[in-house]
Amino acid sequence: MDRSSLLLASLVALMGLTAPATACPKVGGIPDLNCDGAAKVLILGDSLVYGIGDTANGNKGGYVLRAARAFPSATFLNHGIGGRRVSRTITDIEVAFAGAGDSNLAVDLAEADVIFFDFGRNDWWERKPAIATWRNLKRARELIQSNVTRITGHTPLVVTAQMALANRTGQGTWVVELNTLLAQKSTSSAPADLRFNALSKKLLGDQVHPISKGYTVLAKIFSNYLSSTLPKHAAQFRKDSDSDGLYDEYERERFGTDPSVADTDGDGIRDGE
Ligand SMILES: [Ca+2]
Ligand SMILES: [Ca+2]
Ligand SMILES: [Ca+2]
Repeated sequence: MDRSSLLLASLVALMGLTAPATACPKVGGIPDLNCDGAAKVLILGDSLVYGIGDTANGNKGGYVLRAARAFPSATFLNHGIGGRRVSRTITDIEVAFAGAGDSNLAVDLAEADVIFFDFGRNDWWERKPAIATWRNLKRARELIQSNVTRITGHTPLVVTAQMALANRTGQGTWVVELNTLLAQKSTSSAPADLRFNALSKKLLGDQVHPISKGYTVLAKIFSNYLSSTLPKHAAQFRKDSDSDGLYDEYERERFGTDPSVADTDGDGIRDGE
């Protein structure tokens, strides 16, 4: 077996093994969209995801670390890399799912209930219009969703953030342009309504990176999104037609229950319990 098939086989085994015979909604306040009894949130991004400028934590951690503290039962997977651009990330994703490159990235993407994108601002250096980056963000999302669906049989929800504003001439207006496109094209199946651009520029320590207090503000925005907005998108993304606590697409296949009947065996207890 080559490395690629080995990686895929281990992923499939892992998804099967970690599936408990319990209901799938929230774990520690976060929707368990892949119904494996764990809540995993993956953040793919650049130096703001990594946490550069977060001097209170040694320039590492940022809003992801703070959100992880706010949701202790969930796992937060920080895939922030300084300078990350979208075009390059498309290649990274392709290589990872082919079983080469960063294998942690493929495994983490396959296990995540929800994946956040917080990058694109470094594409400004490529001097292309904002719409080119918007298209690449869409391509990256579709690439992740098709690969994870192929491996696990289930499509992960991908949320794209409207980015914190930049204080650098040229990049500042370009980021606003990209944020506007994201907002205009946001849908419930491909949301781009996480508003990190609500951060005041006064909380930037240099031209792009927040100071520690700025990361605390971003964490608040992120935590509110996770507890208030995400569950609404999740309910649209994974239907639970009979409101028994089990998503339709898992009922027959994983639990052998009926997605249109809340108490399939008629024992007076809802299928989810
Ligand atoms: Ca899960
Ligand atoms: Ca159900
Ligand atoms: Ca049912």
